[in-house]
Amino acid sequence: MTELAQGQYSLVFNMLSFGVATMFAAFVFFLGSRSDVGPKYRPALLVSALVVFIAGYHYWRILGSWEAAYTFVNGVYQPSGKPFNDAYRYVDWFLTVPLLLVELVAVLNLAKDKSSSMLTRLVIASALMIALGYPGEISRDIPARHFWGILSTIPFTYILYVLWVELGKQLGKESAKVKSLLSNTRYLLIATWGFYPIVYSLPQFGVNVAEATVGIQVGYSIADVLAKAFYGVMIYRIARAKSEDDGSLPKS
Ligand SMILES: *C/C=C(C)/C=C/C=C(C)/C=C/C1=C(C)CCCC1(C)C
Repeated sequence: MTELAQGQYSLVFNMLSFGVATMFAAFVFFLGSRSDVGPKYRPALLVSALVVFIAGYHYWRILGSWEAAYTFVNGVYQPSGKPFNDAYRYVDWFLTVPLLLVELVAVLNLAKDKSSSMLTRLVIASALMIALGYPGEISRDIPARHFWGILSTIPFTYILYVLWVELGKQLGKESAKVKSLLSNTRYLLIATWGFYPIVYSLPQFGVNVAEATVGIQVGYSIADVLAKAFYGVMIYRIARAKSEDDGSLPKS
Protein backbone atom coordinates (compact mmCIF):
# COMPACT_ATOMS: atom_id res chain seq x y z
CA MET A 1 0.00 0.00 0.00
CA THR A 2 1.31 3.41 -0.87
CA GLU A 3 0.19 7.02 -0.78
CA LEU A 4 -2.04 8.17 -3.67
CA ALA A 5 -2.66 11.62 -5.13
CA GLN A 6 -6.25 12.84 -4.91
CA GLY A 7 -6.80 12.33 -8.64
CA GLN A 8 -5.46 8.77 -8.52
CA TYR A 9 -7.67 7.80 -5.59
CA SER A 10 -10.76 9.38 -7.17
CA LEU A 11 -10.19 7.75 -10.55
CA VAL A 12 -10.30 4.31 -8.95
CA PHE A 13 -13.26 5.28 -6.76
CA ASN A 14 -15.24 6.49 -9.77
CA MET A 15 -14.42 3.45 -11.89
CA LEU A 16 -15.51 1.09 -9.12
CA SER A 17 -18.69 3.08 -8.66
CA PHE A 18 -19.31 2.95 -12.43
CA GLY A 19 -18.80 -0.81 -12.15
CA VAL A 20 -21.53 -1.14 -9.50
CA ALA A 21 -23.98 0.93 -11.55
CA THR A 22 -23.33 -0.85 -14.86
CA MET A 23 -23.55 -4.34 -13.39
CA PHE A 24 -26.84 -3.71 -11.60
CA ALA A 25 -28.34 -1.93 -14.63
CA ALA A 26 -27.32 -4.88 -16.82
CA PHE A 27 -28.92 -7.23 -14.28
CA VAL A 28 -32.30 -5.51 -14.69
CA PHE A 29 -31.93 -5.52 -18.49
CA PHE A 30 -31.09 -9.24 -18.76
CA LEU A 31 -33.90 -10.30 -16.46
CA GLY A 32 -36.38 -8.01 -18.19
CA SER A 33 -35.48 -9.15 -21.69
CA ARG A 34 -35.84 -12.88 -21.10
CA SER A 35 -39.31 -12.82 -22.60
CA ASP A 36 -37.91 -11.31 -25.85
CA VAL A 37 -36.28 -14.61 -26.82
CA GLY A 38 -37.46 -18.17 -27.42
CA PRO A 39 -37.74 -20.45 -24.34
CA LYS A 40 -34.64 -22.44 -25.36
CA TYR A 41 -32.46 -19.34 -25.06
CA ARG A 42 -33.81 -18.03 -21.77
CA PRO A 43 -31.37 -19.97 -19.58
CA ALA A 44 -28.50 -18.11 -21.30
CA LEU A 45 -30.05 -14.76 -20.33
CA LEU A 46 -30.63 -15.96 -16.80
CA VAL A 47 -26.94 -16.85 -16.52
CA SER A 48 -26.03 -13.39 -17.91
CA ALA A 49 -28.18 -11.83 -15.18
CA LEU A 50 -26.52 -14.00 -12.53
CA VAL A 51 -23.04 -12.98 -13.69
CA VAL A 52 -23.70 -9.25 -13.49
CA PHE A 53 -25.50 -9.60 -10.17
CA ILE A 54 -22.53 -11.42 -8.64
CA ALA A 55 -20.19 -8.81 -10.13
CA GLY A 56 -22.35 -5.88 -8.95
CA TYR A 57 -22.25 -7.26 -5.42
CA HIS A 58 -18.48 -7.66 -5.52
CA TYR A 59 -17.95 -4.19 -6.99
CA TRP A 60 -19.96 -2.83 -4.09
CA ARG A 61 -17.70 -4.65 -1.64
CA ILE A 62 -14.50 -3.63 -3.49
CA LEU A 63 -15.64 0.00 -3.42
CA GLY A 64 -16.21 -0.23 0.34
CA SER A 65 -12.82 -1.82 0.86
CA TRP A 66 -11.16 0.88 -1.27
CA GLU A 67 -12.78 3.63 0.84
CA ALA A 68 -11.70 1.97 4.08
CA ALA A 69 -8.12 1.42 2.92
CA TYR A 70 -7.25 5.13 2.64
CA THR A 71 -7.60 8.27 4.72
CA PHE A 72 -7.35 11.78 3.37
CA VAL A 73 -4.56 13.65 5.19
CA ASN A 74 -2.79 16.86 4.12
CA GLY A 75 -4.17 16.75 0.58
CA VAL A 76 -3.17 13.15 -0.19
CA TYR A 77 -4.65 9.72 0.37
CA GLN A 78 -2.59 7.82 2.92
CA PRO A 79 -3.01 4.08 3.60
CA SER A 80 -5.34 3.87 6.60
CA GLY A 81 -3.73 0.67 7.82
CA LYS A 82 -6.73 -1.42 6.77
CA PRO A 83 -5.69 -3.71 3.92
CA PHE A 84 -7.43 -3.33 0.55
CA ASN A 85 -9.12 -6.65 -0.17
CA ASP A 86 -8.04 -8.02 -3.56
CA ALA A 87 -9.70 -11.34 -2.84
CA TYR A 88 -13.18 -10.00 -3.74
CA ARG A 89 -12.10 -9.67 -7.34
CA TYR A 90 -10.70 -13.17 -7.53
CA VAL A 91 -13.69 -14.71 -5.77
CA ASP A 92 -15.83 -12.84 -8.29
CA TRP A 93 -13.85 -14.17 -11.25
CA PHE A 94 -13.83 -17.65 -9.81
CA LEU A 95 -17.63 -17.62 -9.99
CA THR A 96 -18.30 -15.43 -13.02
CA VAL A 97 -15.64 -16.62 -15.49
CA PRO A 98 -17.01 -20.20 -15.71
CA LEU A 99 -20.54 -18.73 -15.91
CA LEU A 100 -19.56 -16.51 -18.85
CA LEU A 101 -18.50 -19.64 -20.71
CA VAL A 102 -21.75 -21.36 -19.70
CA GLU A 103 -23.63 -18.37 -21.23
CA LEU A 104 -21.92 -18.82 -24.55
CA VAL A 105 -22.41 -22.57 -24.71
CA ALA A 106 -26.04 -22.22 -23.53
CA VAL A 107 -26.99 -19.68 -26.18
CA LEU A 108 -25.62 -21.96 -28.90
CA ASN A 109 -28.01 -24.67 -27.82
CA LEU A 110 -25.72 -27.48 -29.03
CA ALA A 111 -26.46 -31.19 -28.73
CA LYS A 112 -26.28 -32.24 -25.05
CA ASP A 113 -23.26 -34.56 -25.23
CA LYS A 114 -21.23 -32.08 -27.24
CA SER A 115 -21.97 -29.09 -25.01
CA SER A 116 -21.43 -30.90 -21.73
CA SER A 117 -18.00 -32.22 -22.71
CA MET A 118 -16.89 -28.79 -23.94
CA LEU A 119 -18.31 -27.06 -20.86
CA THR A 120 -16.65 -29.39 -18.39
CA ARG A 121 -13.26 -28.73 -19.94
CA LEU A 122 -13.83 -24.96 -20.16
CA VAL A 123 -15.05 -24.70 -16.56
CA ILE A 124 -12.10 -26.67 -15.16
CA ALA A 125 -9.60 -24.66 -17.21
CA SER A 126 -11.10 -21.33 -16.16
CA ALA A 127 -11.13 -22.26 -12.46
CA LEU A 128 -7.46 -23.27 -12.74
CA MET A 129 -6.59 -20.04 -14.54
CA ILE A 130 -8.05 -17.89 -11.75
CA ALA A 131 -6.72 -20.01 -8.88
CA LEU A 132 -3.18 -19.96 -10.32
CA GLY A 133 -3.29 -16.20 -10.96
CA TYR A 134 -4.24 -15.26 -7.40
CA PRO A 135 -0.95 -15.96 -5.55
CA GLY A 136 0.81 -13.78 -8.13
CA GLU A 137 -1.76 -10.99 -7.88
CA ILE A 138 -1.33 -10.54 -4.13
CA SER A 139 2.45 -10.64 -4.39
CA ARG A 140 4.50 -7.53 -5.13
CA ASP A 141 7.50 -9.75 -5.72
CA ILE A 142 8.24 -9.64 -9.46
CA PRO A 143 9.59 -13.20 -9.93
CA ALA A 144 6.53 -14.57 -8.06
CA ARG A 145 4.18 -12.57 -10.31
CA HIS A 146 5.97 -13.99 -13.36
CA PHE A 147 5.83 -17.53 -12.06
CA TRP A 148 2.10 -17.62 -11.25
CA GLY A 149 1.25 -15.51 -14.29
CA ILE A 150 2.90 -18.02 -16.61
CA LEU A 151 1.21 -20.99 -14.91
CA SER A 152 -2.16 -19.25 -15.21
CA THR A 153 -1.55 -18.58 -18.91
CA ILE A 154 -1.46 -22.33 -19.65
CA PRO A 155 -5.18 -22.96 -18.95
CA PHE A 156 -5.93 -19.53 -20.48
CA THR A 157 -4.34 -20.63 -23.77
CA TYR A 158 -6.32 -23.85 -23.63
CA ILE A 159 -9.61 -21.90 -23.25
CA LEU A 160 -8.77 -19.73 -26.25
CA TYR A 161 -7.92 -22.83 -28.24
CA VAL A 162 -11.26 -24.50 -27.42
CA LEU A 163 -13.20 -21.35 -28.24
CA TRP A 164 -11.34 -20.81 -31.46
CA VAL A 165 -11.16 -24.32 -32.84
CA GLU A 166 -14.18 -26.18 -31.42
CA LEU A 167 -16.56 -23.27 -31.47
CA GLY A 168 -15.25 -22.29 -34.88
CA LYS A 169 -16.60 -25.55 -36.26
CA GLN A 170 -20.02 -24.61 -34.94
CA LEU A 171 -20.07 -21.29 -36.82
CA GLY A 172 -20.59 -23.02 -40.15
CA LYS A 173 -24.00 -24.33 -39.06
CA GLU A 174 -25.57 -20.97 -38.27
CA SER A 175 -27.37 -18.36 -40.40
CA ALA A 176 -25.36 -15.43 -41.74
CA LYS A 177 -26.66 -13.07 -39.06
CA VAL A 178 -25.95 -15.43 -36.15
CA LYS A 179 -22.57 -16.26 -37.65
CA SER A 180 -21.53 -12.63 -37.75
CA LEU A 181 -22.82 -11.96 -34.20
CA LEU A 182 -21.03 -15.06 -32.90
CA SER A 183 -17.84 -14.12 -34.60
CA ASN A 184 -17.97 -10.60 -33.09
CA THR A 185 -18.70 -12.04 -29.66
CA ARG A 186 -15.72 -14.32 -29.95
CA TYR A 187 -13.47 -11.40 -30.83
CA LEU A 188 -14.91 -9.41 -27.93
CA LEU A 189 -14.20 -12.29 -25.56
CA ILE A 190 -10.66 -12.80 -26.77
CA ALA A 191 -9.84 -9.07 -26.76
CA THR A 192 -11.29 -8.41 -23.31
CA TRP A 193 -9.94 -11.56 -21.68
CA GLY A 194 -6.56 -10.90 -23.25
CA PHE A 195 -6.55 -7.52 -21.49
CA TYR A 196 -6.44 -9.08 -17.98
CA PRO A 197 -2.93 -10.59 -18.21
CA ILE A 198 -1.66 -7.25 -19.59
CA VAL A 199 -3.11 -5.35 -16.63
CA TYR A 200 -1.73 -8.02 -14.29
CA SER A 201 1.75 -7.42 -15.72
CA LEU A 202 1.84 -3.66 -15.00
CA PRO A 203 4.15 -4.05 -11.96
CA GLN A 204 6.46 -6.22 -14.07
CA PHE A 205 6.73 -3.45 -16.67
CA GLY A 206 8.37 -1.27 -14.04
CA VAL A 207 5.38 1.02 -13.45
CA ASN A 208 5.66 2.64 -9.97
CA VAL A 209 3.54 1.26 -7.12
CA ALA A 210 0.94 4.06 -7.04
CA GLU A 211 0.44 3.98 -10.81
CA ALA A 212 0.34 0.19 -10.90
CA THR A 213 -2.29 0.16 -8.12
CA VAL A 214 -4.47 2.61 -10.03
CA GLY A 215 -3.81 0.99 -13.42
CA ILE A 216 -4.77 -2.45 -12.13
CA GLN A 217 -8.07 -1.30 -10.59
CA VAL A 218 -9.05 0.85 -13.57
CA GLY A 219 -7.93 -1.74 -16.14
CA TYR A 220 -9.78 -4.62 -14.51
CA SER A 221 -12.92 -2.49 -14.09
CA ILE A 222 -13.04 -1.54 -17.78
CA ALA A 223 -12.38 -5.13 -18.82
CA ASP A 224 -15.07 -6.43 -16.45
CA VAL A 225 -17.75 -4.08 -17.78
CA LEU A 226 -16.95 -5.14 -21.35
CA ALA A 227 -16.50 -8.85 -20.58
CA LYS A 228 -19.66 -9.15 -18.47
CA ALA A 229 -22.27 -6.48 -19.25
CA PHE A 230 -21.45 -5.71 -22.89
CA TYR A 231 -20.76 -9.37 -23.63
CA GLY A 232 -24.15 -10.20 -22.08
CA VAL A 233 -25.78 -7.82 -24.53
CA MET A 234 -24.08 -9.71 -27.39
CA ILE A 235 -25.41 -12.99 -25.95
CA TYR A 236 -28.87 -11.40 -25.89
CA ARG A 237 -28.54 -10.41 -29.55
CA ILE A 238 -27.47 -13.93 -30.51
CA ALA A 239 -30.44 -15.34 -28.59
CA ARG A 240 -32.76 -12.95 -30.46
CA ALA A 241 -31.31 -13.84 -33.85
CA LYS A 242 -31.45 -17.57 -33.17
CA SER A 243 -35.04 -17.31 -31.96
CA GLU A 244 -35.92 -15.53 -35.21
CA ASP A 245 -34.16 -18.24 -37.22
CA ASP A 246 -35.92 -21.15 -35.56
CA GLY A 247 -39.29 -19.43 -35.28
CA SER A 248 -39.37 -19.61 -31.48
CA LEU A 249 -39.67 -15.85 -31.08
CA PRO A 250 -42.67 -15.05 -28.89
CA LYS A 251 -45.50 -13.46 -30.93
CA SER A 252 -46.19 -9.92 -29.87
C1 LIG B 1 -15.41 -11.10 -15.56
C2 LIG B 1 -14.06 -11.47 -15.39
C3 LIG B 1 -13.26 -12.02 -16.36
C4 LIG B 1 -13.75 -12.29 -17.73
C5 LIG B 1 -11.91 -12.31 -15.97
C6 LIG B 1 -10.98 -12.87 -16.76
C7 LIG B 1 -9.69 -13.07 -16.27
C8 LIG B 1 -8.62 -13.55 -16.96
C9 LIG B 1 -8.72 -13.98 -18.38
C10 LIG B 1 -7.35 -13.61 -16.26
C11 LIG B 1 -6.22 -14.13 -16.72
C12 LIG B 1 -4.91 -14.15 -16.07
C13 LIG B 1 -3.85 -14.66 -16.81
C14 LIG B 1 -4.05 -15.30 -18.16
C15 LIG B 1 -2.43 -14.62 -16.34
C16 LIG B 1 -2.22 -13.67 -15.20
C17 LIG B 1 -3.25 -13.86 -14.15
C18 LIG B 1 -4.67 -13.60 -14.65
C19 LIG B 1 -5.57 -14.31 -13.65
C20 LIG B 1 -4.92 -12.08 -14.60
